[in-house]
Amino acid sequence: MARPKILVLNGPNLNLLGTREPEIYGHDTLDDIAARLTARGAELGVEVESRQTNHEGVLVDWLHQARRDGVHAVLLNAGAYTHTSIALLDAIKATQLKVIEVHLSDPETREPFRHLSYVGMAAIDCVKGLGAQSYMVALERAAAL
Ligand code: CA2
Repeated sequence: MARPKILVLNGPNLNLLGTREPEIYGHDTLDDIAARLTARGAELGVEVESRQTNHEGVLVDWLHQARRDGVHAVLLNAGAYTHTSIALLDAIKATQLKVIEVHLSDPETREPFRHLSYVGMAAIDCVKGLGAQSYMVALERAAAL
């Protein structure tokens, strides 16, 4: 039988991870994190697929497709769209996917404009402030759902 699938969606600028602002976001690249998630997923008995886009509508399309594909859960680091995107909020609500919000940093300890999370209004959980480890903790929680 196919293993439950966990989709990891990353938003704008996260392709730059590991190359700039390591004091905020750490030294790991997104490929490093994706490899670790895939390996841990195999141990947990889930399939993990990681993607990144700089485009809001692509994230919306991927959520719609995830619903059609019967994805078990989604880890979503929507980057700055976290704080601006009613479209993502609507997509999470409309698809009724189990979405766990993920952040490398803790947006609530940063600039006030990062304190509002539209993603958080529909996500079932949030893991933040642990650097790359935020994704690993979120994966454990998603696999246990
Ligand atoms: O802490 C997080 O994971 C964030 O989602 C990262 C977003 C930020 O807008 C959110 O408030 C919190 C920014 C991602 C930008 O990624 C970069 C990576 C390396 C260098 C520069 C930006």
